[in-house]
Amino acid sequence: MTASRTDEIRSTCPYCGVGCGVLLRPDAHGGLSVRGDPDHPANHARLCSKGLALAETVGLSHRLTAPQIEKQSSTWDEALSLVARRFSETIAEHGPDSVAFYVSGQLLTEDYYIANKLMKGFIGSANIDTNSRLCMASTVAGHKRAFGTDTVPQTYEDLEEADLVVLVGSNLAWCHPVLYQRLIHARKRRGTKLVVIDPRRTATCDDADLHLAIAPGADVPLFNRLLAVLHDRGLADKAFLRNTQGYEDALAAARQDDPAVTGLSELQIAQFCDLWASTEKVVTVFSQGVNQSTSGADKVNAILNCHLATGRIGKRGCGPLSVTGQPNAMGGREVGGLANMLACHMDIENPRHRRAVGDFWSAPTMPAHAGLKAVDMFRAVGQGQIKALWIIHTNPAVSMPDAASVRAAIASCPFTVVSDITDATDTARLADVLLPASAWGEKEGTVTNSDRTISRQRAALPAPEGTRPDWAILAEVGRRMGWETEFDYGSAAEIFREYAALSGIAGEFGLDFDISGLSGLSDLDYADLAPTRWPVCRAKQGGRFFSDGRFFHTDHKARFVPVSYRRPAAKTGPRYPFRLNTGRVRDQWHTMTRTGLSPRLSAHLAEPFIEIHPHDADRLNIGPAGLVRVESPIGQAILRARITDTVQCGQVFAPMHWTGETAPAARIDDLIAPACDPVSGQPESKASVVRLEPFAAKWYGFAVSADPMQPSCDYWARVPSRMGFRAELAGTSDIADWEAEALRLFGLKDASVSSIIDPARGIARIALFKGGRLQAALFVAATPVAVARDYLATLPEYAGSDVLSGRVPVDVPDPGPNLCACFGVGVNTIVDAIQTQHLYSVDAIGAALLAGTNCGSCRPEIAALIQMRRPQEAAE
Ligand SMILES: Nc1nc2c(c(=O)[nH]1)N[C@H]1C(S)=C(S)[C@@H](COP(=O)(O)OP(=O)(O)OC[C@H]3O[C@@H](n4cnc5c(=O)[nH]c(N)nc54)[C@H](O)[C@@H]3O)O[C@H]1N2
Ligand SMILES: Nc1nc2c(c(=O)[nH]1)N[C@H]1C(S)=C(S)[C@@H](COP(=O)(O)OP(=O)(O)OC[C@H]3O[C@@H](n4cnc5c(=O)[nH]c(N)nc54)[C@H](O)[C@@H]3O)O[C@H]1N2
Ligand code: SF4
Ligand SMILES: [Mo]
Repeated sequence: MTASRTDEIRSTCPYCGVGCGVLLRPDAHGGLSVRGDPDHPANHARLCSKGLALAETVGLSHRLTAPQIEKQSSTWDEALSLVARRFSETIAEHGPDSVAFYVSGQLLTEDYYIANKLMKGFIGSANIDTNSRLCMASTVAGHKRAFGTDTVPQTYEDLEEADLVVLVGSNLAWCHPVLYQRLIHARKRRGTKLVVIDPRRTATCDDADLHLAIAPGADVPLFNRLLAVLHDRGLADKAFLRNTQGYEDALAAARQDDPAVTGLSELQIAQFCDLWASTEKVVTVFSQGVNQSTSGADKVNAILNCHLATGRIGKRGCGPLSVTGQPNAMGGREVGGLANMLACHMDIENPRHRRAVGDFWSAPTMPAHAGLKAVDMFRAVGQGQIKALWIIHTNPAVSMPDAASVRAAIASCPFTVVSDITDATDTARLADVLLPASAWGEKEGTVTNSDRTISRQRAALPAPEGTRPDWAILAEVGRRMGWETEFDYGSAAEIFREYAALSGIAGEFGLDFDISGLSGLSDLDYADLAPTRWPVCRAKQGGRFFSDGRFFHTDHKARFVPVSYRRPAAKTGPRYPFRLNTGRVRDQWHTMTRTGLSPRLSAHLAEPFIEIHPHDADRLNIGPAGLVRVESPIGQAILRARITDTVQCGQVFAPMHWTGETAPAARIDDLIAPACDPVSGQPESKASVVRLEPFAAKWYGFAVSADPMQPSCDYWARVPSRMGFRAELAGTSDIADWEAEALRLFGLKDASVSSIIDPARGIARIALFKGGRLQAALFVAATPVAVARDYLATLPEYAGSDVLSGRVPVDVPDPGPNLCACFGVGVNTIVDAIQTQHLYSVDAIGAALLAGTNCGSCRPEIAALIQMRRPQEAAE
């Protein structure tokens, strides 16, 4: 079955929930080469820009390789004894609910299993929650309400076999690029119709037949209208409805809703309903525009209601498909990583499930009630109820709503442990004990992707000395807390076998998640485990769920959930007139601790920004590339303006990626109030309210530097570049001596200085050298600096003082910002090819420059460049 070379190791990409297979080849210098696995069912050899750049992120310079206690290096023995002792003492004194774990959908299943077992079975509390609360909780709640379990009925192949794909709150082109490419290829083949429902016109809209720029939060009334239309056209599947309950109530609620709140025209709504009604094979894909909402679970059920009513579920090319964000978001749900789940889709509040799991684990105690969900958990930390906290593989100091309060809560917690691969994160900086984990590429385990396929992550590199896999750290703490035999694991394979055996009990209860067929894997079988879609048991192997009309409520019937429109929690008004939407950019992963190491990935969008409609920018006097002060009822940020009509008037969008390490004034979650969905507990990350004003900087700067600078000024944002780092800066204070200021900003006391300073025009250009080598250069102006940034960012260290011109020498082409991250092709190179070679199609550009021929996620941007420059007559 293998097309891999013998020196290649199969593994899985550690980023998004598509779960692409990769082939890794270690080199002689501790590095890797990476290519897509032709045999993996998720990607069939494709990789996106982030997967392709993995090799650039496995260096060791940023790694933490020894535990730290109060910022001092310690031995593992000291650190683990301290963790075990402090947790045990806290539990003895204040009870099991005084401690908590906050974990991650990026943990491997084996890590997750041990964390969950330790907290729920042995500590005896359900205070373990995960960043999946910020991500998938509404889907979990919606699935459970409708189906009785958290079951994803469809597979990726269904996307390719559908005649209509509806993407709701999903920027698939940027966030699940390989899946998007599969969809676009199928569309070329069979003419799949594509509808995108998103308040923004994203890159995903570029290939859509219909883009519905829905009002933020208004998905429920749209799908309610659809349900009514389906019924009125006689499309309710009467035979299938016998497998369901509550149709009439859901329909009655649907008829009550007014679709006018969607902000869409009657014509647009009719077009959408017509397409849906007239196409049997429809797949509805949904993601964070649905989940991250105070009506997230209701949005999910509004979508599921339409599929259930028409029986369009669990069939080839036909059904609802929630795409998961993190590589193991699904695995975490399966393993019971959420505070309101048990393990293997069993329920914490079901005494039979509880007893069965307790017996299986020989657990001394099992919690009878759900634990604290993420937002409540950090609130309880802040209020002093949680006195010992362990944060693993996530960066809540940046990614939680009201992040400033979360940081204050963590700082005030009597004992905080953080497991990470680096100490350079906002959360790690707050730890009492910091534990160095082995990273992707160095460890063994499994992950489950969006279509229930379990894949192996395998080690291709030796773990740096001093690091340990997350499961091993957790198990050792379990042993030191007194459960010697219960946490006596020697390998990930051993954990997986136990977990698979436990899932057999779930199967006996009639639940969906049963992989007991894998419980007898030998170590060798586990080492060789090929991608496998669950369930894997005597009764069923892989495939789709629900086509037989059997669901997982006790009566085997699905439930319709009557849902009605609720507007987002925060109200816009005169004080906060703008709706703030947040999300992701193509080439960065969350808080950038890994993608932020790659110059290639950082070249696409090198700064935190806010997208503002031209009319709003005009009204507020915000110019292109100006800085904007953004204020919400709970916090503020400074962001670069991107003036664009991809956002609607009155709405703005900002990415979530920037942190205290990379742009401290741009932490977007400092602005997001922690309003949560009452059913799922998921926070509303996409519908805050803000006001905007130009940020009155006295000076603006652009800098390049060999070392990672952490300047102190009102605004700075830093990314790596080929030379080292590049940064944008701005300040409000008057600077009398720019040479001294530059030495201070870069922390280079004894560098030699070369400068051009013109105080009258507010211009300063300073280059700092050490031993004749360029260490740093700073370009300052009274307005946003105009220099050849991309050229300067690639300057070699031996550049001379002529860098101060800030211009590209005449004989050197300036490629401009990277557009195609896979092949490193810049905007200027592409524009030049369009103009001089008259290349007016994306494919022609690809043939000439390779741009857009790999992951394809830059194709919409290339198309936009062509559109702008194509002569009129060639437009047809
Ligand atoms: N490049 C990249 N890819 C990633 C990640 C990353 O960090 N970077 N992270 C991964 C993770 S963990 C996740 S969860 C996924 C997220 O993947 P997506 O959910 O696709 O990404 P987001 O950008 O968070 O949000 C999707 C869209 O929802 C829209 N939206 C906002 N409000 C509404 C609304 O009320 N209704 C509707 N219909 N739409 C709305 C936004 O405008 C946005 O375009 O991406 C995964 N993939
Ligand atoms: N405003 C706003 N906020 C959001 C979102 C949004 O759309 N808008 N999206 C939300 C969503 S969907 C998500 S999923 C979250 C993501 O937010 P986070 O989970 O906080 O973000 P990451 O940067 O992925 O954090 C992962 C951490 O794990 C560390 N790490 C990497 N490898 C390992 C390892 O092997 N072991 C250990 N122990 N640590 C490791 C990394 O260095 C990093 O510090 O953000 C949420 N926050
Ligand atoms: S689509 Fe990209 S980020 Fe997602 S798993 Fe595949 S290669 Fe990794
Ligand atoms: Mo996520």
